[in-house]
Amino acid sequence: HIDTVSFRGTPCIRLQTEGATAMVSLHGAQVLSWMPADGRERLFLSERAVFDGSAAIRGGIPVIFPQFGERGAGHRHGFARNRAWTFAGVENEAAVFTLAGDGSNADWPYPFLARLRIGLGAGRLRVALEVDNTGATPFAFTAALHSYLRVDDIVLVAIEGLQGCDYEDSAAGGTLHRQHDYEVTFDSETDRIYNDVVAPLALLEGAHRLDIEQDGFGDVVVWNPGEQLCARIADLAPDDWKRFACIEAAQVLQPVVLGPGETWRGGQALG
Ligand code: TA6
Repeated sequence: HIDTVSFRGTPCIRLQTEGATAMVSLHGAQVLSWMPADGRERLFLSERAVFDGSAAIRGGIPVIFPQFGERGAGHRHGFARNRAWTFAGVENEAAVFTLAGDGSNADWPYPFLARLRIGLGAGRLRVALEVDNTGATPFAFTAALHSYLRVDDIVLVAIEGLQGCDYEDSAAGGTLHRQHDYEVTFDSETDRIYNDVVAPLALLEGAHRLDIEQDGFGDVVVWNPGEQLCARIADLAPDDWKRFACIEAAQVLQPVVLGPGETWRGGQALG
């Protein structure tokens, strides 16, 4: 079942199936809420998030495209999260949102068509990004699904599946490291880009486990601001760093180069 609702004053598409609900804002095609059939919210959305379109919405699953962070010539984390996407209907049981570019963007002047497919099951959410190069010249981009996963207390959280992976530590000047421990845990600001991730991941907290799979995306970004950085982020409350871990399906270290007429696909499945 699909309907249009207003959520904190912003127009959203609500998906409901088998007792599960997801809410997707047209602004950014951003999943703001995901409740599987057990009724427990799995995504973090800041009480201080801005919904007037003046900034990206803090929380849920922002779509980062065509550049991750400052890696590129354009806006930090790209423009896609600050654009109005179009709801294009349902295809293969997934809600499809589109964003087209005609090449007039000064920072990244390439014609493209992006599709975000959101599939919901009783206990599972799959978000997939597709990018077509609709122009006549190749272009390069980086991208991510910047998922803010809700937790009760970050100090009790562990991420499984990254052992043996190399990562760039953005919180320590971009230095390179290898993940030796079986689990990633959080004891201060954490901002890492893991590359060549092939294993499925899991977010563990007490008895709760959220499995995370990705395809197409080669990297995983793990981010938690910690107390001090959190205090400097206007659209987070002082204690919000305890309430989420971002585990992002990302393609950052090796930009995608897409020729005319080509399509790139990447997805993340949670559940
Ligand atoms: O994905 C991690 C990251 O790039 C961090 O460096 C952190 O600043 C975060 O994203 C949030 O970025 P934003 O532009 O949404 O404030």
